[in-house]
Order: sequence, then C-alpha cells, then structure tokens
Amino acid sequence: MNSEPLNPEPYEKACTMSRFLLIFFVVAAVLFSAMALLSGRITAPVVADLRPAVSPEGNLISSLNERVRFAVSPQPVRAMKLLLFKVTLQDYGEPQSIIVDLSMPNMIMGINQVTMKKSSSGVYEGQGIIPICPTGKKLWQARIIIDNQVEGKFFFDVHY
Ligand SMILES: [Cu+2]
Repeated sequence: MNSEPLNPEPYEKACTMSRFLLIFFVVAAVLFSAMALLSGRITAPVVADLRPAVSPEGNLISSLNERVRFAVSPQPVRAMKLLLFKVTLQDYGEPQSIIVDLSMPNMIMGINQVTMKKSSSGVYEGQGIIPICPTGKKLWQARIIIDNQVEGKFFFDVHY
C-alpha cells in the first residue's frame, strides 16, 4: 500500500528505444542482405575467373589460350610508368582491331584501353599507363579484345 506508484515514463522510453533499435536492425539486415545479393551477382563470374598473378621469366605474364599471348614490359609492372603491351597471335589471320582493355577485378577504375598496332607478323604492340588504385590492391586484368570479341584475359600485379 505504501509502494510508490510506478512511473511509466522510463518504461515508455525504454520501449520506444528498443522499438527503434529493432527497426534499425531490421532495416540494416535487409540492406545488408540486398547488398550481399547484389555484389554476389556482380562479382561471382569475375571471381571464378581469377587466377594468381604469374610473372614468369622474361616479360610473358600468362597465356589464357595458346593462340593469344600477352606481355607487359618493363617488369615488374609499375603504375604511372609508360608500359609496352605486346599481343602475339597464332593462326588469327589479319584482325581488323586489337584492343588491350585494362581494368581491376571487382572494381570500377574507369575505361583504360590501348589500341594495338601491328609490329610484325602476328605481333601487336601498344603503349599505356596504369593508374594507382586508391585501395592499394595490386591485381589488374588485361582483356584482349580482337575484332570486338574478348579473346583472352590475363591477370598481373602492378607495383605502386
Ligand atoms: Cu582499383
């Protein structure tokens, strides 16, 4: 009988607070799963193609298919330095256009394409510059586009 009447205010506040937290977490969870789904859809096919960057002797980086070979010099490849790209083709005839498309896996770095010029039979060369990635990630990708078709994908490390 002497007990003080319950003050409803703190309870009310706590209740509003937990309701707010609940809504916050639900919204966060929905956003997070949407982002996970979205990025999963975008990155999955690229990730499946990723292979460790290889820089064997000389300047040949790797060969996706025996008919397209790709090399960058000088090695090691450095950002903000003029680079020489070389594409060597076997049994391709005389393509109309060869483009080296430089990008980073799972990252938007802007368009960076080098138009290759024939230097001798089956050998095409071009010069370009790779910018510094703000994230510090080193893995770059060169797609070799021959007559508007991607004919090769090569991965290599760039030193900043
Ligand atoms: Cu980047």
